[in-house]
Amino acid sequence: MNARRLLLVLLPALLLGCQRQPGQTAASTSGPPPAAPAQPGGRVLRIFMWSDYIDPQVVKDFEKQNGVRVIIDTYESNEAMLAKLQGGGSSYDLANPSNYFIQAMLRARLLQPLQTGLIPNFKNVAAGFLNPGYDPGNRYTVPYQYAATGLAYNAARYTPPSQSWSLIFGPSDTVKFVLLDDPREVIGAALKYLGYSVNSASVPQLRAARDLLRKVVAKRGFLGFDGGPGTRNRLLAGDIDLGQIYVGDLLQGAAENKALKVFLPKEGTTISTDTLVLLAGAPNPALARRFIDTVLAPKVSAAISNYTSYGNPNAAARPYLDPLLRDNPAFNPPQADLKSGKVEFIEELPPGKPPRLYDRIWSELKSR
Ligand code: SPD
Repeated sequence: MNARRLLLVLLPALLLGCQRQPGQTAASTSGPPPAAPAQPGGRVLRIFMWSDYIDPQVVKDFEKQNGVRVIIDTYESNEAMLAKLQGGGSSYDLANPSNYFIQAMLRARLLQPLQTGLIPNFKNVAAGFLNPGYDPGNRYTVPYQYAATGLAYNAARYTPPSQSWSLIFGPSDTVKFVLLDDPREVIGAALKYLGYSVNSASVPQLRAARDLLRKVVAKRGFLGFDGGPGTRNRLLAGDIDLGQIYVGDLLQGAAENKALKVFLPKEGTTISTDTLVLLAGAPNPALARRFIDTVLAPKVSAAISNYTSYGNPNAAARPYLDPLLRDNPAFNPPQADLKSGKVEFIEELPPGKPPRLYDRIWSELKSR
């Protein structure tokens, strides 16, 4: 099943709400998690994760309930995550790559099988997220959270005249903006604005995206590349009018400041699923599996998404999700837009010339 079909299968249930499955245990962030068959073998769990991507209370509860310490180091891009893991010597147990990085991590021998039979709460994963194309049989991954990418603004300072990528990709140079420090997101957005697939492997289409982006980064209003939390903070501080952002990172800030707004541009946009994976050199695989099991417990899973404002692929968590989030189209893109490919999953590129062209475009943009 490819990535778009995954969410298509899931969304009707997401939109309509979902029943708890028979016999399912509802763990809580304050009560003990259901026991996993494998016993933890160590006292410290090390996790390498996207920044601002977990409820700190969930981590504290896990430490207390298991008598262990959890160390979380964070990153702002898949590329940074892969480079650090490939550099070796980091001794993490778990990492948190996006769907389109899984095969590259496997080729680099960075992953070991999860053995989902040892993770009882794996049964809670929504059917639409099982057996994904990037990891047949969920041998190496469980889905963690997902989000589309949008354009954000601070309504107290700026009113966008349209909901279009043209606000930054068009000829006008009157707004101050940042782009995500993420090659597939930036090149994907340019491709979408031009009417192409975010996964385009067509050399002429990629050259058109490159030519457009050359003009965009030459604008006076372009204030650089940034991660999601950095972009949110710059919007809050009023340093920029617009920012390309993972929707969850913006909605997380909107919970505190109602002026923060985000929309999915009318030309379409990207979406991706972030996963949890067990690293090949994990010092504590049993403890790592227990952590994944805890994260997949219904109330814990919902607590994480209610805190982070990211999409939740756990069917059993749905009754506990904040309805305000669940009903927000930026958080939960309309099914028709997923079906039509307007909101399109980023997928791994076929090997060869296209990935090299993406790399070359990105190096050129970053060196300006
Ligand atoms: N702060 C959490 C960021 C999660 C971003 N998801 C990755 C999307 C990559 N296209």
